[in-house]
Amino acid sequence: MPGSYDNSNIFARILREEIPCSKVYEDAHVLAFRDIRPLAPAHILVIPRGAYTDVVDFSARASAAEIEAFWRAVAKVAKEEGLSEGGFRAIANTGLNGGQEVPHFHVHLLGGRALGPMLTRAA
Ligand code: DGP
Repeated sequence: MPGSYDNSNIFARILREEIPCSKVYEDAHVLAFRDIRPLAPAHILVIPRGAYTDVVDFSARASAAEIEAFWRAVAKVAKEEGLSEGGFRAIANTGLNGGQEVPHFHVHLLGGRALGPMLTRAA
């Protein structure tokens, strides 16, 4: 996936404001918005504005300023959404086995209830 960024993916379109989102946070490098199919009382997606397909691509090609801004935003949003105190989950689905649907790097922030085990014990 790295190196083959698809400019027509849904998050690229949200960044270009071609389709709306429920915005939670934004700065020069980062946008955070509510997931359209929430799996928990709080379900927020944090994305870089830059064109990176996944966490591997982001870590390889993003500038130090983008990487710093991204992870600071993850923590800021978690805190401001009231997730830090009770705990939450940050997930970056990556590639086929990771079940990544949208090929623009994103971290899911999930919280607002006890989330249970990370995975069920499937084969
Ligand atoms: P992933 O499987 O990690 O690629 O998750 C993609 C998430 O993106 C999924 O939880 C649903 C969410 N999503 C897909 N389309 C839209 C959209 O148009 N708007 C918003 N806010 N979220 C979307």
